[in-house]
Amino acid sequence: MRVIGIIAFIASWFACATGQERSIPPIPPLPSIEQRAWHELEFYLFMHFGPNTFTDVEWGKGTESEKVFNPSQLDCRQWCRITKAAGAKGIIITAKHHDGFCLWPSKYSSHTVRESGWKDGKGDVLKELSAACREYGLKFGVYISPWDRNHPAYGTPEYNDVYINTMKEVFANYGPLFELWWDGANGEGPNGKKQIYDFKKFENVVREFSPHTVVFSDIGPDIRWVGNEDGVAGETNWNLLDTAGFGRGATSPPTDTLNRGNENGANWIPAECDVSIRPGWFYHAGQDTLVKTPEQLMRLYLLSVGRGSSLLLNVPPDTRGLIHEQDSAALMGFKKLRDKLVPRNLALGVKAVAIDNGKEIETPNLNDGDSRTCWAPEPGKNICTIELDLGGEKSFTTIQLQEGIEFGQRIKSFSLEVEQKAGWKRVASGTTIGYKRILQFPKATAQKIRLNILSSKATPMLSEIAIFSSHYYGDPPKGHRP
Ligand code: FUL
Repeated sequence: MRVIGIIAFIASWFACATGQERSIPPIPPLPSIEQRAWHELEFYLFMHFGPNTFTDVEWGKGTESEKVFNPSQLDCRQWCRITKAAGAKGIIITAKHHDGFCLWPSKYSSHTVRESGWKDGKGDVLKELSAACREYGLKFGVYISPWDRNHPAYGTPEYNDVYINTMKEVFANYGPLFELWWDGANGEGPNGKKQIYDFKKFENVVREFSPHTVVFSDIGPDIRWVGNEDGVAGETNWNLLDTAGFGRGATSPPTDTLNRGNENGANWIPAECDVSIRPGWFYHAGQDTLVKTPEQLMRLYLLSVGRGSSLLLNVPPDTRGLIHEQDSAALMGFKKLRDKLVPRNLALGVKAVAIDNGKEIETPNLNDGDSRTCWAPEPGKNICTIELDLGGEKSFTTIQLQEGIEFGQRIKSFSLEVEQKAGWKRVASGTTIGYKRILQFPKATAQKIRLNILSSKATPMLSEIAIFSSHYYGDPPKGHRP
């Protein structure tokens, strides 16, 4: 964990704790400041764009003529306008995909926008997009594929320096970057050789030249792959991961480990759910009718953000260099459904108490609508029951829970009960919570509800309980397919 992370958790410990929680020490590993800020983004867009957009393939060979890259109406402000309206917090673009083509005129490649016919070789997608993101208040991130099927140095030690220079160039000219994406794919290069990457050196360069950037790869160091490209986090999802002995690509941990994390993992490396709004990552006109519907996107949201992860939704610009009408319509529909999912919070400000041996104990901060403040039972109590009186009979389908992750991820299982004439009835149960857990169940009606924390690694530290009367999207699927 970075030193800065230690300072962050001490600072946030005091920000979050207002009472007895001060006497409850955090249990490492803990998120760094950058990771904490990343958790709060929840939903941002991925954009795959490059020669593949024009050649209608997913993996270019790196031998394509640069001239194929020629968007007729490229407009990064249109991308940002739509991103903003969709409620997404940022954009990560494929600055360089596996074909090696650079969307900026890199000094370290001869396979770039400069060699293309677009804007007479004077165009720069990263320049336009980073400026548009700034204008629209969006975060900007880049995917720079380590695998490069074009670069002549690929497969030799020299390529590691090329990759480092490429990163430095992007940091210096287009930063700040909120996230850097290292893809795990690693094939042979133009010279038939495979690269031995110096990832440790790459990491040090990021820390030195772009210290606030979180780095994604199969195993982090900051954000991990979720183990599938369907956008689905594990129902049990620990933000912790053991990386010792593992690498990226073929040597990464098993996909179900990446999906669930390690309960007692040594590092805070939360999962990010990457998935495309279309079957492919790049735009293909033949897939215009296969764009996911707002309902499908909503289910994905529940399976990613609703399971304590983040949703990186790929929306690939088309050959015009615009987000296609089908995709923007789906995004707007998705936004509407999200706005309806969390309407009035029935738990906000209602009477909430912990029940301890028949005694009622106040639970300040728990349902104040502020996820930066926490409540914990007395130190040493790892289970607890919290009762909320909704002030009258109400119907609801959804509970949203948040842990004070500055204290470490603790809760292992919980259940929700509602009071009926015949007594308390369990309507839902779950395992981990983490930054956010959204759990749906068939409509229940009651005045009083109970949240039971059934097991926890240490005294549970909850930052928020919210209850919503939203549409019920049905039982989640068993496997990864939403
Ligand atoms: C994969 C890549 O090989 C795909 O082309 C795509 O970029 C996806 C997000 O990651 O590993």
